[in-house]
Amino acid sequence: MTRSWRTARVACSPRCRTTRPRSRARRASGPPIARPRRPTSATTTRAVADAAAASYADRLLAALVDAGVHDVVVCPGSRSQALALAAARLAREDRLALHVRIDERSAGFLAVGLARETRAPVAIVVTSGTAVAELHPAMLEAHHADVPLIAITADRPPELQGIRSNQTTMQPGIFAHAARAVVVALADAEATPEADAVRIVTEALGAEGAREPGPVQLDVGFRDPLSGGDAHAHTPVDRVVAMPRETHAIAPEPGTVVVAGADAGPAASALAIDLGAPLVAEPSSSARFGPNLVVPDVVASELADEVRRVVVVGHPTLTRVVTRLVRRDDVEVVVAGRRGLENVRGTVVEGDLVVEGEPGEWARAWVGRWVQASRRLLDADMAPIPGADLARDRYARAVLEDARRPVTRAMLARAVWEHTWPHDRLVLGASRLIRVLDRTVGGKPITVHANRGLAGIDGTVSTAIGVALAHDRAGGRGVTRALMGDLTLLHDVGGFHVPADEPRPRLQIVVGNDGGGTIFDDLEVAGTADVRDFARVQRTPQSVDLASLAAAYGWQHVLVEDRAGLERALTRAASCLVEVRLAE
Ligand SMILES: Cc1ncc(C[n+]2csc(CCOP(=O)(O)OP(=O)(O)O)c2C)c(N)n1
Repeated sequence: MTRSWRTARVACSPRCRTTRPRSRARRASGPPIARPRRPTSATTTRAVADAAAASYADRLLAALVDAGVHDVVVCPGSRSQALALAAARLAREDRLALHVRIDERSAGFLAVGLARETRAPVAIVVTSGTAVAELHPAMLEAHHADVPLIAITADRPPELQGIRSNQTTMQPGIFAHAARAVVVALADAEATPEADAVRIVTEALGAEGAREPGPVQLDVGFRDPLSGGDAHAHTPVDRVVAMPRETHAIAPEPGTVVVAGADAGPAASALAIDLGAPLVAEPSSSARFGPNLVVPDVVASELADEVRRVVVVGHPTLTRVVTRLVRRDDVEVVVAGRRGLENVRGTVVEGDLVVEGEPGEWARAWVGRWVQASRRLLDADMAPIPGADLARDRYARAVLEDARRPVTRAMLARAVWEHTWPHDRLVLGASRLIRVLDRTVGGKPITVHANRGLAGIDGTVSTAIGVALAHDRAGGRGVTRALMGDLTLLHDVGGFHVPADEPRPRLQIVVGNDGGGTIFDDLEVAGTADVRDFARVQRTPQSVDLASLAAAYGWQHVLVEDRAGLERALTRAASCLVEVRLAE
């Protein structure tokens, strides 16, 4: 790959597999992004060269703030020191919120959480080498879930490339098709950091051409001295605003079902009403409420035979019955999505759907049958009220016994959902619990975050901390709760590390501890593989002492072994790790 070391923009379509830095001649035909005028300077050429790294970093960070970035996550490193110090200075001046993390993988997911909750682009500063690669999981998740992340990767200058310099690799384009754009810059006297800032924020927000937001990379080569000197003034730039999404008309039709997957947003509930359609809304859709809501298992009933059209909003990932419905040849599928959406069957409309026309008489009966079937399924699933058939003297004992019952997965999922309200936030890990929750809870207008872009079990603690920090800062009265299994928690143990001088968010991390990954018990392989082999390589048992782990990171640990303990734990206000020992 040839590299052009003036700021060269690589525009990547979401499907693009390789990144191609454009030559200067080709750059001229790129999209017209206003370049601010360079500030005039009275310093000598030599002085400019000496301060080039610090100057670029100071001006870049200040321009990013102007353009709309508030949260900056910094990981330590030498090559990136000018960027880190510039961020620290702006944080001292209260111009941005600085989050310092040691592990870049956790830092990336912290940024995902912050960006999800604030809906603003979040920058992450890392040094060269493997530090850059550690961001890959978060960048992939951000690509598939349309989250605006800005990875600023410090690099060696061109003369130190290709000669086996320490900590040097091919960084531009390292995120392949996951980066919506790659901007390559060199921090020298010719650099244009303000223009680079505007460009990457524009790309991250998809502000040009009204695309969806997504992750971008700014790779900056720094020469010695890597920092030093007074703060450098920047030329102010305008805030970059995302373009409104396009809208497309859709008419009500008999036999329609609305499927709201992850990040569909609350509007999907109204869409179902306006279309006269039942609503199958995953918990991670934030649309699981309203009169048309049904549990996903209804899709497995004979009612599904009457479905003629499925309107998909967001990214459905949780139930096979829904996937099967969307794949049926005799069903028309309309997907409200974005350009370059991968793995989709059906007609993709780029933007939001707006209903034109009124549903006919048929709608009432159609939705009614689905809602009744859903109620029957939920009722059948509910545990009977303890002691309801007993005389009063034995009733109290029955209730007490019930309180001492061990906690099941369904009980835990229901309890977390019941204790969470619209002013709270819920973060769901990719454990079995999110699927159990999908099958067992009713409707509630709750804002839910889940990394369902790629449904990884990585980065969940960090994502939850990012969501909670942003929610607290916005004056949210509630608490953020994160629900996950034990392996998901252990995957991101490093995420528990919050520096002592940074705020600890109001966050309850609720872990359903069943000693391994039992999600695989539901798969065919559980019935076909050797029992011991299955346990060893699929379930991967663990017996980590979570109380000691929490203590090591300075988190309170609350152990829950029965139903009453669960109720008590979920009403605590303090940040803590709630370990729920699961009975099944
Ligand atoms: C990064 C990543 N690695 C592996 C997987 C595959 N995977 C999906 S769920 C799971 C186990 C989850 O275990 P746990 O969080 O304890 O939840 P449980 O299944 O016990 O409910 C694994 C390994 C994944 N989704 N993401």
